[in-house]
Amino acid sequence: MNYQEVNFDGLVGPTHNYSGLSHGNLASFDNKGHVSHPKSAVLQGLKKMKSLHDMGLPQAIIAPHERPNISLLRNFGFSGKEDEIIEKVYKVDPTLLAIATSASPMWTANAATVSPSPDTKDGKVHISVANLNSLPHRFQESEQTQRILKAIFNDEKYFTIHSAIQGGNAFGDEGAANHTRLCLDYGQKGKEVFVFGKYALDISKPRPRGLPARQTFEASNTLIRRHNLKKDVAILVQQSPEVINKGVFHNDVISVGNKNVLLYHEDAFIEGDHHIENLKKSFDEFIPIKILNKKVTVEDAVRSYLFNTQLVSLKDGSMAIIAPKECEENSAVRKQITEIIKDQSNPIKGVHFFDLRESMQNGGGPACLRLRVVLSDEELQAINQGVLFTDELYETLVSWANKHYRDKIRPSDIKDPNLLKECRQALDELTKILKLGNIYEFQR
Ligand code: SUG
Repeated sequence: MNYQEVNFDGLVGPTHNYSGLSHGNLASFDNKGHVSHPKSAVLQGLKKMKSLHDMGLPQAIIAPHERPNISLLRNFGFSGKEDEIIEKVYKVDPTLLAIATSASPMWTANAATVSPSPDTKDGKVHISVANLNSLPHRFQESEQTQRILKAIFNDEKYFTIHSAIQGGNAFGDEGAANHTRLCLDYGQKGKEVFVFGKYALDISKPRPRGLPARQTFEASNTLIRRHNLKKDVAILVQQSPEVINKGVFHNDVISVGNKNVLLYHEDAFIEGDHHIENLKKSFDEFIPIKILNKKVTVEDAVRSYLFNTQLVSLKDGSMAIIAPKECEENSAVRKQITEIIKDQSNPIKGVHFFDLRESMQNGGGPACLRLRVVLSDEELQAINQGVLFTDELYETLVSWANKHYRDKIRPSDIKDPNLLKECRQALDELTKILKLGNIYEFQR
């Protein structure tokens, strides 16, 4: 049976803005209060999808969420008509409104963790919605994400969707950003590497003392249990606390894997060499590419997002790096990418740079913007076909974005009640374009 990796990219929502909400994410912090450009942001993302589609890669779309999230604001104790709530909350504390207005669901690498059917005992695709417990603007995502994923993977014969893990911060789960699947071919049993930032319940173990570790050992272990993985599929690896303290808030900021290749920084993991040796022993064809500090520092990796690139397999069997422009602009990183491409001992043969500046300024690179789902032809047929990328859908979405999105959002614009109306109009039309049904609260 033929299996492929499908990239489900998050469509940037109409309220994309820079509110500096993510402690530990240096780009979000540095760009707090800047003017955002939602229309450019969504078009930048669509352009990346179109280019990957043109390269012959299967591409799909995950819809944005309704913002501002009025139910959340009601839960925060604000009452009255929607317009009044928005006005009141902004007066009381603009950060609360910023939380409810965040377009963070665009980073679908944090939507869920996916174990494809060749790895699971029951032969189903297991999808666990991430709880995103660590930050309030992200925590609100899981309910809506589950509704969207159910509308896409809507056949229980093939897909099991697990709700977000309970248990509060000790079970903080940030989805596929901390999960890498290695394999020889997508359809063969793989090695799923679950990377966590700290043991939450055992405080004697190493953990970062400065910036927060978002993914816990307890959450990663829960994912392994509920996904019912075959013997020897799962591997647990701890991220180094030092790199978290330098701004590596997710593992996909310091390593990226595809098929039998793992590109990673030498400082990424605790006992990294030991884990790599074990992977080599159990998997002959494994090709680790270790990037040394003396070539690219962790600081440069975080600034350029070298490891938040996508590694994709092309039809001719080679791989390509999908990188943000920031990698091209950093001389050490550009040099490193050229060396990787020249090196005949790995299958990476090319690089494509993309302008994803609007997302990057919030700490979201190419890899953050996509959720990878390995599917057989039969499973691909079983998903909601409306979300599959085509040239025609691209044209439709470009016109849709041009019609509904603002050119700019200044920090104080979030108090404009029209944003909610514009967002709902855009999403209402989008659900029809993507044939998702009534997935939003305002449609019920
Ligand atoms: O959770 N930024 C996101 C970026 C997520 C990146 N995802 C991956 N690495 N997979 C975050 O920190 C910024 C929002 C703000 O500050 O307004 C934000 O949420």
